[in-house]
Amino acid sequence: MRTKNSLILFNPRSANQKHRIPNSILQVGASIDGILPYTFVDGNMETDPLETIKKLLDTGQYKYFGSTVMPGPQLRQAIPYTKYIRENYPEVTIFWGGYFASNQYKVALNSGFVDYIIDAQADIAFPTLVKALEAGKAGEELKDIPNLIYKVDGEIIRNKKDKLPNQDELPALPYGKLNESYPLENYIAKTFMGERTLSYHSSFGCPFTCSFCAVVPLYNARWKGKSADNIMSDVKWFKDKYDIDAIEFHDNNFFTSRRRTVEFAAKINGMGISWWGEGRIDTINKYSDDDLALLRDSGLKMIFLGAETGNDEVLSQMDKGGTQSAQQIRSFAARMQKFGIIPEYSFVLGMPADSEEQVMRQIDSDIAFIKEIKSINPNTEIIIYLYSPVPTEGTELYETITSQGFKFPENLEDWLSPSWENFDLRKNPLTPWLTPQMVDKIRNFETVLNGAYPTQSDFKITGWKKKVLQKTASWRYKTGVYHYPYEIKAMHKFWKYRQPEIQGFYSE
Ligand code: B12
Repeated sequence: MRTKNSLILFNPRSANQKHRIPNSILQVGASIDGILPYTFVDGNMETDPLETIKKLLDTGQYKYFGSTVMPGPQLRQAIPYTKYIRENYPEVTIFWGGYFASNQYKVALNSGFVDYIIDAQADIAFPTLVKALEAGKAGEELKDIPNLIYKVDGEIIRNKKDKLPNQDELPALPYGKLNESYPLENYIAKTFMGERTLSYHSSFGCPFTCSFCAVVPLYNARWKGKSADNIMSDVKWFKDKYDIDAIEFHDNNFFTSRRRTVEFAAKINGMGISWWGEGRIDTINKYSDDDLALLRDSGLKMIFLGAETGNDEVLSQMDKGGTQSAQQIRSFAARMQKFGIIPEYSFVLGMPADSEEQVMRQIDSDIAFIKEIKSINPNTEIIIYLYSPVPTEGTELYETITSQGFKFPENLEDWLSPSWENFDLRKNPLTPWLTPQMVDKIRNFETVLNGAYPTQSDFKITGWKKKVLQKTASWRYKTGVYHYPYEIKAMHKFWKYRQPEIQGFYSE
């Protein structure tokens, strides 16, 4: 049923990733069930989402439009569509949420296209806001609504942050409603993990404060997760109804609570479901051998882990020292091999330093460290990101980067330029301390590494193709001659090599 106060909840398209359940808008929908009528529009499932949105708005039933916005490709729809709605349907109230909206709230609100931003978890904040708006409240009257960022008289107001709610007390996700617009079956995908993979999100935040990380400004070192029982009831439902055989956990830090993880592993053990999640080396290293054996037996195939760098000083600069060290990164790779769990190590290269020589020296030493990790455990998957700052105002790192001339765009639409999109993809940041020569060095090494050790999650380059690729790349890998690796690039292009850091594990 729709009335004149309905809401459109929009998930903009995220490049090639069709098959992910749009958990962000699903959870926002759950929070206002029974308060406002709403309709999902999933940009990943529509050929022309703007047409669909226009048709809905033209019914005159929709008073509100809400979009989830993460950096990168989602901006290509989020920004122009929001602008279009503002210009053509000025009576519609516009909400944004998600990581881009929360971290880049200034540029979003200053555009004039967005009225309200929910900063981080929306489950309490959003229904409170909607009820207040429906009651005719505005401006100053909204100042007690937690997690709300908005403008009063041209000035940006950031209301206080709420604590994280008990995740088990939140309403169930409206899978049935999503299924009415987009069959859930279409979100169950073939991936490296399994033939029928579910994407699932079981916790919010992260208890750490790494200075480069976008999660920190949203959650200020707090973490809360659903209980193992609660996760399992969804898993069983998907197993029964959709016969899933794999799960990709989208939590920022699935493994934070050892007790929860072990309990979950014991419960899912024997169900024939493979699973993947993101965690921390220092946290999981505290798990006992028995825990790790249970995790493996229960179906844990691979863990995404932030190794970041092999330099203990830089780890401290990232606020990740103290608990994680280069030695631990090495020994953990070996430990994972013993248990047959693939560690997927992500590295952040190109952090700022006092001089150009120092930045280059650090890049060289990280490349050497990555090669060392590969020699310890060749199954380690390596993901290389270039450091792309997030607005962690007040931190020492943020001071350093701004003093070296780094600035975020001041106009929302500037985020659509190819160079800022690459920044979001952590591929080619507009950071003044990195020279093109440095970026080339990192990219060329990455190409050679992906030639010498093609990712195990690639479906296309297998058998003889893999052998030819590896043979061609291995002399470069061994001798350290990384520049102009055109022959490897050509093979990657021709055989359509996939990069998990951009594409996830999905096959298209
Ligand atoms: C799934 C996912 C993807 C999917 C997209 C899925 C989709 N929706 O179509 C894919 C794999 C495509 C993807 C891509 C990228 N992603 Co991504 N992604 C995630 C991930 C793992 C889960 C998102 C999610 O579903 N969360 C669950 C929901 C329930 O939480 P939520 O989004 O925060 O929503 C809550 C609130 O934010 C708020 N909210 C959210 N939206 C809205 C909207 C409204 C109207 C309101 C009121 C409230 C609201 O309410 C929700 C409920 O409380 C997050 C990390 C995370 N754990 O959130 C990273 C994350 C968002 N991604 C990130 C990035 C950087 C990317 C990339 C741009 C780059 C990269 N190299 O990874 C790429 C883009 C590449 C591409 N090809 O598109 C970063 C963002 C960092 C930043 N700088 O802001 C994150 C935080 C990962 C990280 N820790 O670094 N991603």
